[in-house]
Amino acid sequence: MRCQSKKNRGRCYRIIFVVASFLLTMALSGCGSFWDVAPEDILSETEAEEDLIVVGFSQLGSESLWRSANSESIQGTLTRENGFFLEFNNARQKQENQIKAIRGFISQRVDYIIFSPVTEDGWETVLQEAKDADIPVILVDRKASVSDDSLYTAWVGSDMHKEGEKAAIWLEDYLIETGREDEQINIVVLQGTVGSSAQIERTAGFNAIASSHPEWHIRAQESADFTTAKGKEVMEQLLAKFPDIDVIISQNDDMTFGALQALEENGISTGVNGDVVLISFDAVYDALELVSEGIINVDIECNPEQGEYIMELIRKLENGEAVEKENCVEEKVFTQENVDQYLGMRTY
Ligand code: GYE
Repeated sequence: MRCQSKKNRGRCYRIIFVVASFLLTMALSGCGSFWDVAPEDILSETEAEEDLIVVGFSQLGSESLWRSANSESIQGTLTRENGFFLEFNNARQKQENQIKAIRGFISQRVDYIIFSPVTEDGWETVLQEAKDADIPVILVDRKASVSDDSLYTAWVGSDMHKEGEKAAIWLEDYLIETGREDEQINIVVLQGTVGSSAQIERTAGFNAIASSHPEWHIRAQESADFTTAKGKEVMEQLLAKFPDIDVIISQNDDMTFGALQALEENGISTGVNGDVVLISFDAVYDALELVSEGIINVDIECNPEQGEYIMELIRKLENGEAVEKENCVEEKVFTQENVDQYLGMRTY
């Protein structure tokens, strides 16, 4: 193997790393002398390591149950047994941490970089650096807005615009079914992290349909950053400002949990028999239980189990096959009518 070539350089570094770690471990361990180890044992360990596909994964944070499930899906799929060596980095919601992690992966010459961009803007420079180093980048979950889409190889995630539309279509049907289609409807929206794909697309999808309903009034769209704590805080502020809310749209379940605490403290009920219609996104187990109990009217699923899709993509790329640029995962809509048949299968 020629270590000068770009492709092999990473592997050479890894062999050196593995042999060095092995020698160090042997030197430090009290369980036998280094000289007892046959050279072929070192070699076979090295060979095993060399066959692994090295992937650097910059996860944006751990703000929600959805995010934890997404990390687990990827960590549970890109395993040694499946032929991968995964380096996981949690950016704790900061773009600068993601850029730092990606630069680290580039200097280690990993085989692939996957990352979920916290917000859409600001990635051109670091993606160009990855491209210059010949490292394919796969975006996962959220998108990066770049003028040249050759800066990344593929994206795997949810059609979040469609998720927003599904929420609006459900609301249209619900208002017709309950004979309220001519009523003036006051809507407030708890938005996710401003500038993230989930916030941009869910908002745009919902608004595209809402704009054909002059009787729907979106009174406020406030960010609560996808967290339960902020969901509660922002909901309290909205309740103080708007006494006549008909519909609450919460762009993820964690904010919904926070909003529910604020609503309960103010004596306001939600859901099938409640004062206010509650629409949520993600569909994690704890939220689906609330759908089953009739406290959340509808939960628009966002599927975090993206590990398998990513593994398939990487395997295709390894075989030199062409891959789709955009890869959407499958998603459902849950209401009290259908949720019970899915609850038992929910693992997150
Ligand atoms: O809905 C939310 C999370 O980007 C789809 O991010 C994701 C969103 C998800 O933290 O819970």
